[in-house]
Amino acid sequence: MKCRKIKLAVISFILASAAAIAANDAPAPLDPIPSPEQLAWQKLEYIAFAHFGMNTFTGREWGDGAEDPALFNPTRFDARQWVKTVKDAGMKMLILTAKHHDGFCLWPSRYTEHSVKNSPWKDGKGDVVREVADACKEAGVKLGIYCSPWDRHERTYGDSPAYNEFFRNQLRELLSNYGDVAEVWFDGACGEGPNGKKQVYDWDSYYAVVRELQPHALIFGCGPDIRWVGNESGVAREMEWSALPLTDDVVNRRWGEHQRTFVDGSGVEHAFQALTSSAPQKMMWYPAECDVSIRPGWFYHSDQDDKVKSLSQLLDIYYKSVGRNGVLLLNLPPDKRGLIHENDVRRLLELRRVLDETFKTNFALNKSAQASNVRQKSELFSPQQALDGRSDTYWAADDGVTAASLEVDLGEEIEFDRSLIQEHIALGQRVYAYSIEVWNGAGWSQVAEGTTIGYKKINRFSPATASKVRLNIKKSRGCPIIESFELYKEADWGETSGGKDK
Ligand code: FUL
Repeated sequence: MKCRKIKLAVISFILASAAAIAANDAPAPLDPIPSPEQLAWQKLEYIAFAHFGMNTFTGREWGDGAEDPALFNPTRFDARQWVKTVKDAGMKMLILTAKHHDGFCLWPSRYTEHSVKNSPWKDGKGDVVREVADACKEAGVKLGIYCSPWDRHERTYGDSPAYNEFFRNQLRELLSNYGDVAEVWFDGACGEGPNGKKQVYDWDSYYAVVRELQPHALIFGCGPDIRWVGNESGVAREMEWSALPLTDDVVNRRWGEHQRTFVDGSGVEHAFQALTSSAPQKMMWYPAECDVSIRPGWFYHSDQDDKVKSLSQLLDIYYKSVGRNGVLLLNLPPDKRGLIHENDVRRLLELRRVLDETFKTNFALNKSAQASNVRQKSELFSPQQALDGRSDTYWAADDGVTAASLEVDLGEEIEFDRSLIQEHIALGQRVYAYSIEVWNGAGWSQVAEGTTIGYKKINRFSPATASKVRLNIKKSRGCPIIESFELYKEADWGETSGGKDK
């Protein structure tokens, strides 16, 4: 008797757990998915570049490497001012040009004399990388390192094995001595050395150094973790996939060819074909970073003090980068004093204020909602989960369902002109056609439409007043998984950042 009771208890325990697991049957990830580091990087959204070095003092954009180190002499260098600016602007990482194409090193590298150690700045005892790294650490801002493989000063450049060793040694210094580095930025520019030969970069050996010394760092550009969006205007496409086919160009490190497909857009088109075809493809998670300078040049030039991008331009860039599944890398070039110029600081704070005000009140937050399909009819995947302001919950549809809609009841007539949608990308990027509709009292009218969503998609449209809003997912690679659906009204700032998406 006792034995039977125990058996029954065991069986009912097993059944109850199975039911719980079934109820909690989250959608399976759809390949490819981001690594934890790629996911964390995407959530940074908005990061800073600082182009600083010899060019700051010569007024050039590309030095030739023959510059006298004595020219490098900032009068009021203050890395804390840079990092405070970055932080106040709401940016989460600062990427420093430790060495640009002219080969001048902002740290006292033991492998070259062409560095701060031979400049009058701090009597040759200064180290810009150290001060920036320390200021970042103190403020909780992540540090990124740009180190140009193209080096127009170094004698071994062009003698491929010797220069590759030199470059790896420099990377070792940068990645061992300055604490955590979150991103390593590799530019593909390549030239001939003094021997008249073109340098052949040994990319895989560079990556090995990064992986060994900074296993959590992501490699940008000429590397496997983050791709260049394909322009230097900070603008992503309306259709921007982070899920991409693993092409031969990537496998064989033909970065020029690979990047060209993002310049002409064929890379994204190819992704679209691959993702929506039933033929098996090798895929990779390869998110886009959108770089642009706040001024016309990458380096500081005093005659550009009145050419800092306008608030309207920066807002447009923000919507076309962060709002299109990209990370925005905005360059703030420090000046000859070694400070970020007042005009740039002012503009960055204006931008921050408008963004904060615009995205302060989400009209859809915790409103009631219904959906055409709810995964297993479970509360765990109900539309409310996309309206709760959390990033660990989501509305999901049943497996096999690739079109579904979510309808929010705002409870009253509300005016809005921005929608923000997020997929739960930890489980893959899925959606490639959607629209947003408002209830006009008699029927639904469309206010916005789009293709991909990804980590974040913001649509801009003419102000609409409605009490009900519908997100229509029309096409998706798998069941849609929507982490967030939000509605906003642009803050009043004197102008308009362009009422519409285009
Ligand atoms: C380019 C470089 O040649 C520019 O000088 C700048 O550093 C930009 C971010 O990348 O390829």
